[in-house]
Amino acid sequence: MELSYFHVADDVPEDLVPETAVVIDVLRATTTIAWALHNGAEAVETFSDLHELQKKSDAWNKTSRLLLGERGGQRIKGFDLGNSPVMVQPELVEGKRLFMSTTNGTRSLEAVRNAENLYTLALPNRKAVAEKLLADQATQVCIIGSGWEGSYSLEDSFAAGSLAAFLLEKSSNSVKVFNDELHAALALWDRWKGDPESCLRTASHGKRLAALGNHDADFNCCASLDQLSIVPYQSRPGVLSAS
Ligand code: 3SL
Repeated sequence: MELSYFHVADDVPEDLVPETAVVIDVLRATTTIAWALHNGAEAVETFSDLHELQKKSDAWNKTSRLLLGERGGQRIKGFDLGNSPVMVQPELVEGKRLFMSTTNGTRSLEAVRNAENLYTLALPNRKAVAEKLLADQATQVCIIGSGWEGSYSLEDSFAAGSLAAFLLEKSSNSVKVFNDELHAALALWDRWKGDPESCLRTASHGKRLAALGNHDADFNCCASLDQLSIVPYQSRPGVLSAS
């Protein structure tokens, strides 16, 4: 398995259509997606464009849909939920299609929509995704961060390192670290693996969230490693389902 890491989707070479793409947005989109599916959401349909989201969600049965999203970390006006993994509780999301748009995470998902296999990763489902890649016998895996408006993010790189470290530990003979970005991500994992939350709080987006108000529950949830067995996968373009 050849593993590469790209800080943001724009860094993926244009002529590369990944066999397997793993999209990360630790704070907080892919953590919210993992928890929503774990808590029984029917699926999460993601959009970078709000008009497109509105059009698609209007055509969906009102009683079985929820609109979820943020801009600048704050819930979008008129939406049912903000982008928080602790808000997607079973009593709210069970059986519902979540129409989701976030500042960065849903953009990266859209950028690699053409990948043959597309999964999302957060720290709570790191082990589950790693085991899925091993079971799939994936040969070429592109891990893609979401960053912040096109720039690097510490927490996504840390999570990319956590995935690579797990895969190397399980299967060091067959797993190859293919680019420098992933070597650097592994070094971040080594630096903070004993205290993931401190990595998240050190990151500029962590500081941005903390400045918006008390997000302790979100930090705690987003930093919890290997809690979930859910592997969100793209079942149709833009639609993430549970496996
Ligand atoms: O940028 C994103 O996609 C979000 O996850 C950002 S936030 O954590 O909801 O502010």
